[in-house]
Amino acid sequence: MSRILRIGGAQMGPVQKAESRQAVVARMLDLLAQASAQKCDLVVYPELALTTFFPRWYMTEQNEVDSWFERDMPNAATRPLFKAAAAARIGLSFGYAELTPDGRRFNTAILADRDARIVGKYRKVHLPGHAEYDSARSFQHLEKRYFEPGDLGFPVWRCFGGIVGLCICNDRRWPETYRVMALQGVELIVLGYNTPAGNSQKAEEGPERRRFHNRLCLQAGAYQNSTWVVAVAKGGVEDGHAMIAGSMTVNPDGEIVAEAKTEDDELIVADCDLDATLFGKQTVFDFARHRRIEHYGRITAQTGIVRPRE
Ligand code: ING
Repeated sequence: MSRILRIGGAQMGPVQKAESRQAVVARMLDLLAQASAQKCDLVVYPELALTTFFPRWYMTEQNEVDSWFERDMPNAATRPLFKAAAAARIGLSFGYAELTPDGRRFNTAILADRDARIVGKYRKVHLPGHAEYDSARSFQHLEKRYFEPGDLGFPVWRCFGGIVGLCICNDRRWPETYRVMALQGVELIVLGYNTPAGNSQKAEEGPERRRFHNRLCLQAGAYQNSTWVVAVAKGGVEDGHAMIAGSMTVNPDGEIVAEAKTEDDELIVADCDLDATLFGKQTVFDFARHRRIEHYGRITAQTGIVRPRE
């Protein structure tokens, strides 16, 4: 029986600071309706899909910070989305800022099945940026201020007839992210991202270079781990801050099979045959046959660089 999943990448355009959760969910519902009309099995939304990318703002009042977080999921604002997804028999994945009952804060993503039951949760491990205001930067990127590093590792789940994993944004730049999931047999990785169109520390690095790095990371991660990767942007200009779009689906051979054309709400659709991951896993990336873990110790023994003595 073929294991083809039709996956909708629900790219979202900018979410302005002033935009309500309800207005954003209405946009998400419209994308879900498009996905249903195209008979998608799963719809993937961006990182922090419900709000603007608030880590760009330096905040000192905790209640202002916490206004960007969700205490429950689903909740009043998102329940219509879960309800519509269950009615359409479509799985969901989206990112949001999670405030736990015991007061911990994570950059989180969930995976829900066709009954809109949450079957997977991931908390972003690789938090980019900084924790204090940095006047040397042309803009702030304060994820280390507002979130804790994820404490769930890189889990995968058996669902939709395959093995599915999650990651979030900056995680896609780190090969460890893909490899830890691939060592669990992952066949499909879905993720969202909010990527500033420029580098706050390197003025000459503009959107084209950022889009190049985005493609490079996703194509390499997919190929080197023989997995599908669906990466979905929140793009466009949020309160004057530009973010790249470029949502895409990459096949286990590292080829881009679907890519967004706009910087707005846009659904990209691709049929992802999970069996297409098997050839790579059984040949060039047959981990059991080819990996030599006796030489990989530094990867978990060291955090930073240890250079040879002068
Ligand atoms: N955004 C960016 C990302 O990893 C970044 C931050 C951009 C880090 C470019 C390094 C280089 O796409 C988030 N939200 O992680």
